[in-house]
Amino acid sequence: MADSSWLLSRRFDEALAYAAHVHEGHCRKGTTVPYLAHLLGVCALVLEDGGSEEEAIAALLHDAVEDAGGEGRLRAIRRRFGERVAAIVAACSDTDESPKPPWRERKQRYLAHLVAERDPGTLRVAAADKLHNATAILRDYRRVGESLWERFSAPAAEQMWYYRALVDAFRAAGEGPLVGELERVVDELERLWRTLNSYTNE
Ligand SMILES: [Mn+2]
Repeated sequence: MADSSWLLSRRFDEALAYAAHVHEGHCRKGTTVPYLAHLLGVCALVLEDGGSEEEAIAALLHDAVEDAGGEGRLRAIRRRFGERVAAIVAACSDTDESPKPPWRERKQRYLAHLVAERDPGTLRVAAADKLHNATAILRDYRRVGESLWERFSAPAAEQMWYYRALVDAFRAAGEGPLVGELERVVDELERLWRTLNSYTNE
């Protein structure tokens, strides 16, 4: 087996433990799946896409500010893992306000910010995050059908709008294998949604 210690150091192990600690007891929306599964999934996508250790660490911590601690959490991440990791985490958070602003407004702000993003590391972590979410949605939509949407604060049509807008925003910011993969998953999600709702869309 090739040696990967040149890429992943103790700092990565620390980030893994830190992410598990920060999200302890959290589950994926409307499920009993530990939130850590999402963070590991995003981290795996980043590493498989050729991401650096700092990008992989940012992947593990990308939801820590938004979901677990706001500005104070971002300062702690900067102290422990450095400026580069903190910058990616900050760019991947669609809000650090509490309570969060309304859904549509928050997403529109995030999309506007994404279109203008030029940092390849941030784009890689952000695309891996959205790809992992879209893949989970598609898988669960196949399993449970329309009741899936009860998990989310925004209805199905809004989610479809958001995922298509994400693909367009990533395309505007720059191409990449993760974006191509995201587009294929979103295409499939739309196809399934149209099929299941053909009686209302005709
Ligand atoms: Mn996420």
